[in-house]
Amino acid sequence: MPFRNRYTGLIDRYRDRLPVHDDTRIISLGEGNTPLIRLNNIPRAIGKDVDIYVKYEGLNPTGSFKDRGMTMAVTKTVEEGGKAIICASTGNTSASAAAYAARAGITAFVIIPDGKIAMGKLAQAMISGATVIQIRGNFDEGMRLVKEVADHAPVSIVNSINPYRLQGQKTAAYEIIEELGRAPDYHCLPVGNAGNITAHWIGYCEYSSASGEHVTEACAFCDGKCSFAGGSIVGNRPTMVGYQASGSAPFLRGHMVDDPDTVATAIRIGHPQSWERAWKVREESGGWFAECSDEEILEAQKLLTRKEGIFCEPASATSLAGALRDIREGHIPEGSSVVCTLTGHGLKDPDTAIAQSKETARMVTVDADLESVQRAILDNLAD
Ligand code: AN7
Repeated sequence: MPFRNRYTGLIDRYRDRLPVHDDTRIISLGEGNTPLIRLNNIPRAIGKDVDIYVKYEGLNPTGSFKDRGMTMAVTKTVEEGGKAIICASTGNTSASAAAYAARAGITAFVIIPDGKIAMGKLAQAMISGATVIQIRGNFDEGMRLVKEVADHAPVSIVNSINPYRLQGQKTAAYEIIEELGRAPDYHCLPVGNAGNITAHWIGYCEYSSASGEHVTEACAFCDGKCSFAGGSIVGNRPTMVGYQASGSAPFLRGHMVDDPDTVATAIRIGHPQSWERAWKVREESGGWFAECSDEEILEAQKLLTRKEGIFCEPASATSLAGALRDIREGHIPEGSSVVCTLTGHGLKDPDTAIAQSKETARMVTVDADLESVQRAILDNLAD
């Protein structure tokens, strides 16, 4: 049986905790099972005794955590006989929707803000055969249009207001617990629509309860789509910390933001769809929201790549930027274990990576001869 241990995606792995049936046709690209990497050099550099892990969700099939939710949303659409899906997106949801629709053999429509999505994400949506509708407007306007048009056309919404999305995404928390043997003390995430922070909390709560009841009010919004049956027990749940980009920080302002802006285009969102749920998560977990400037975000992205060799997109670096500041300032105490979710891969946004490395990249152009290349090496050897 040479293929017995083949990994076949998160629905197969967590079947008993997800709303699928034995005969459900599963639409999967092998998502989930992403690495949880312990940082070595950064904690040493900041001189703090903390265990920081990054959950590298950029290694999902389309390069972001969205695949966890999309495998569920598309699987259920197909099961219910749907032939077309639609989403509004800052980029990653559209890339994921396009790929899973192709895999399922159904049609995808994606609404994106014209000129405001990163190059890699646009490439993914275009090559997959999805219909890409660019609007002269931002994500929030796109989201409003998606909700309106779904009442007038035979399309299923696969944004995170689709309850199956959060069911798929909760599995990231399961994986972390199974790897660490317990929940971390703190879990830090970038927050846009706040779907992912909610999904993680649902996952952690389920894992800490044997009751089979909904154990978080955040889950009460799942419309009964949660089929969790109770089970494994761990004694702890993390404090959930959500970080937003300063220019797109409705949870910090305490109200919706109409003109969001940030270099981290993935989280350029002013009207979060999981507003109520995320406040519940904060309350139930004893957590908080904080904001990071674009400079802090880019600095963290660069630090992570230079010190640890892990390349994530700017939005994802928001979790690390915020966590490092909260560790330095003592909000996250020494001795803690901290997980930061790196939601998307760095290759999603090559333009920002190149632009922010221009001044500091060690890049020289030399003549194609031995002497020139040798000099480039000797000049650049570390001391
Ligand atoms: C890399 O693709 O909303 O707080 O339309 O792509 O669950 O919204 C993307 C969101 C964080 C925020 N990091 O997650 C979309 C979209 C990355 C992201 C978020 C997104 P939520």
